[in-house]
Amino acid sequence: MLSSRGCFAALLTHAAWQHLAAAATVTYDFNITWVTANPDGAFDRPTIGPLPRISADVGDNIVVHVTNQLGNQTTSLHFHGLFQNGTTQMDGPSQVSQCSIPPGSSFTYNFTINQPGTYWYHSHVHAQYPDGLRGPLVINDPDSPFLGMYDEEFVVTVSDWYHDQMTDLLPGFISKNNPTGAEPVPQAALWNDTQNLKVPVEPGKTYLFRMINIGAFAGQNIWFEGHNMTIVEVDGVYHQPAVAEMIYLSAAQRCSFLVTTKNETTANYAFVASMDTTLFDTLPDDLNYNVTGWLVYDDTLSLPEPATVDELNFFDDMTLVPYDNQTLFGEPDKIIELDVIMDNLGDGANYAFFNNITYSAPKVPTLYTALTAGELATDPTVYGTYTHSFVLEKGEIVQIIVNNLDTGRHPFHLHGHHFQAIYRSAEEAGTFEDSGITEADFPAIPMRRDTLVLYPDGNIVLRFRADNPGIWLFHCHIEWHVASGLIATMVEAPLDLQRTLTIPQDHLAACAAQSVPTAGNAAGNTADLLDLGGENHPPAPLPAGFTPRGIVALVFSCVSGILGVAVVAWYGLAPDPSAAQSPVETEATTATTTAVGTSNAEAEGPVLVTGAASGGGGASRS
Ligand SMILES: [Cu+2]
Repeated sequence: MLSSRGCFAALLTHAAWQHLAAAATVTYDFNITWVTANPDGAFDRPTIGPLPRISADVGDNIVVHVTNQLGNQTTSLHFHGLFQNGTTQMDGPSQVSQCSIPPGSSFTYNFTINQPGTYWYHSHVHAQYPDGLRGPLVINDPDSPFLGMYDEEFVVTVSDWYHDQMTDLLPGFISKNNPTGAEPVPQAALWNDTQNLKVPVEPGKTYLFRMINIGAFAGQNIWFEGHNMTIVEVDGVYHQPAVAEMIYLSAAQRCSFLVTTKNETTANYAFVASMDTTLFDTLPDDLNYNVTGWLVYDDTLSLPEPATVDELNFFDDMTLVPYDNQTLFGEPDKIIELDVIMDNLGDGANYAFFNNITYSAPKVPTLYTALTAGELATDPTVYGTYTHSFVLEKGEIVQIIVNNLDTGRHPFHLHGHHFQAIYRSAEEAGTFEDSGITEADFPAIPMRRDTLVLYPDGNIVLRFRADNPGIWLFHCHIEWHVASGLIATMVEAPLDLQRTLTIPQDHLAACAAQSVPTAGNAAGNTADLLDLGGENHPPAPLPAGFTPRGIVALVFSCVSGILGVAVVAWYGLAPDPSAAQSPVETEATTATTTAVGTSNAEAEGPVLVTGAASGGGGASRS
């Protein structure tokens, strides 16, 4: 449907799908391999893919046969936003609900979808998806309340793009040479894995755009020149139509909106995605953080350059009202409070923490621990210290409070559920506890989605019903922060899982091929499930006080300082009157040349003003 510049070199992956009548089985063969691609027209690089869009109807059974032909990396597939009700073993995160798929082997995902809307799939192992293992997943709904309101639909992805592979970027990101945890800044933004995307439209029609941010890092400000967007769905949940001039889509979020075209064909119109540069610690001079596409009414007419935008006033998704009018869940049975902290560990690198825990994958996938721990499966201890596991009882109302003690925006995603987004503070509001907000302040009909943006130094409150037994991660969807540990684990109704689940043989074979144990606690201990000796753990904390190396460094600094002062005094007291310049100035100058990256506020060129309470901000854009 959409014209694309055909940037991906060769289609080595093919999808075979057969679509039968109601409740069909839709089958895909994913031969996951490396190709060479140049989606921004600037740089050829090895890329995973391209892979097909997954498309099915509500009620269909989806089967994805994966063959890992990467050669050098394991892989996995997560189907973002799908509940996987009854099939948590198909959710995809490595060491959570499966072992990763080794090179040269095959693995089948098989699940039924009973939810409509716009989703995507991506790898969920060693920060792999930004290298290309990502694509749209659309579930058509013959009962959609908006079906009669549009003529045609377009599926459009937006993303950031890096010229380097994740395996090259990660070691520098989590490193003592990057103690502030500055995330690599992408080189470009893409529409549908290309740039200058043309979307052919006809006058006087209405189109449904299913827009998906499949990026690794950057949130995107999105607008259409001369046209409004009428939002009808976010993250697979229908909402009452709401008109927006600009939306913000974080990594992993989706938004479906209606665009009604003009009644004339006298011009074409640009639509723009502009990366949220407030996330970037540096703003390289050569970075074009915008990507443009066009609504093409007449392909003989020019494609106009987008106009400069003075302000980024994007729509506040918290004001949306679900179409089904589902009311606020009652007061929670369980409250989980998580403080987002960025800090350094003993290796000098920067890590991300919920409270005092940065995630380390367990030796045994968490699901397999749940299935083999007997009655102890309800004791969070067995899942290990660094999976940050919370055991949820079936049917209870769970409230997650996230306090951002960090100065960045973070999009938080819960697997296996839509949550009610019942509160989001302004930036700089502090913790939820300090906000004075009570039950009476929550909306009667809160908006629902599966990924919600938390603002800098602010807080969010989410609520969901634990009606889906399984192992579900809760994590920031910035892939850098997944790598640095901003993950907690929800273990939902594990005794139900023991009664109902069978792990397929190919899943167990993936573990066996890599000698990953499939029974026991997080440390692989099957005899004493409460003994976590030998479990995987992050680097030790920075030692309190001074280390021996620090003391030695301090002594040498003091000695050299005293010597320096003595030399200066000796020099100053010397009888030669022609010595006009003190060497002190020279030394002082050379001693202060260590600069940590340029901040946004200091960057040359278009300078972003950090958003105010509404999340908007000022910017000069073109
Ligand atoms: Cu984050």
